[in-house]
Amino acid sequence: MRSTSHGMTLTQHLIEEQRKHNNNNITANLRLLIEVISRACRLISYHVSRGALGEAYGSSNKKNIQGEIQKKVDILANSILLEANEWGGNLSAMASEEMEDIHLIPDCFPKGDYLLLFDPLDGSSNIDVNVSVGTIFSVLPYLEGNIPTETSFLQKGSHQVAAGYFVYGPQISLVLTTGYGVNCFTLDRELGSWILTHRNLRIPPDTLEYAINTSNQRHWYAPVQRYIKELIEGEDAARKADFNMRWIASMVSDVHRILHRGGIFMYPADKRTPNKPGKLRLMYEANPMAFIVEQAGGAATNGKNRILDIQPQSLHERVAVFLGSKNEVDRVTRYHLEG
Ligand code: AHM
Ligand code: MG
Repeated sequence: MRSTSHGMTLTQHLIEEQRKHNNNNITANLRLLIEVISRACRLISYHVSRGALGEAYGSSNKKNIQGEIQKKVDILANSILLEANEWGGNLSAMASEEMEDIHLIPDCFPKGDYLLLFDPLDGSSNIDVNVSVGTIFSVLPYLEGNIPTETSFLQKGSHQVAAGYFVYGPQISLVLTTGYGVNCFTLDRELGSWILTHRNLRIPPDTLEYAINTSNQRHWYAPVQRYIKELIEGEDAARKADFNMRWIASMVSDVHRILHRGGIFMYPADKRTPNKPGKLRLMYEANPMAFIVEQAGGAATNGKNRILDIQPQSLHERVAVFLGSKNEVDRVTRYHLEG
């Protein structure tokens, strides 16, 4: 692959991938869609970086469909993504964590072969304290031609044609998969370009680092209690090794760490709400992250089944998540299957 003196840009990379794979999965329209998303997220990163200097700082005092108070910047990030993606002609509809219903492409614009789902600003409860947050997105195919409904979105994660996330941190990163491995691009703020900086990220199968919100420990079910107890007991007990814990409470940042140096991320279901299988949302948080993690050689389950094989029942459904280094995800999944 050739690159300019500034490095390989996102556009160059996608065109080369499109040629290399003979338009298989990566079509010109998918490439254009990813470029539009990356431009929109560059704008979101600008607003996030303004913090208390910007107009989108603080709470909106409104609740979203999840019953959570939205930050002003959640609402802004949602509208930036909707507006940027409406006119491009690549989509038939969009869905977002911040909207109860799907968003159809207005009649004045052409329609395309894809559906886009996103969490416009994941981890936004951290934003006022300047912790890294991000945007997560998932692209599904839509070849039916008629007006999509919520049911059109209810496809298994294994149907995704692309998924990615942006981290708005000290560096602005885009991590992307189109089903041919995982690459990481860094925003060159002076040039306004996304430059390929980490090619073919691989998650090591073994790890000594885990991420879970231990304040929920008393509510966990037995398999998670057993797994975490063994990690905490360290080298004097069954695991014969000391484990380290990291919890940023911003999934994009926790997953980003795991993609770079391994680890296991967990957000289990717990006894507080037996009819609610976990906190995270299947379609625009767990599925895109599971696709990325598997493409990097890791694993992702809900404790029993592969996340990408779950048939969604509704747009905003929740799911338990165990993802990251394969041998640890396999172990905690085995503990669930053993009961
Ligand atoms: P959000 O989409 O409303 O921001 O919630 C998702 C976030 C994840 O980024 C993070 O892993 C988790 O919620 C943190 O949960 P907790 O507050 O229990 O630590
Ligand atoms: Mg989220």
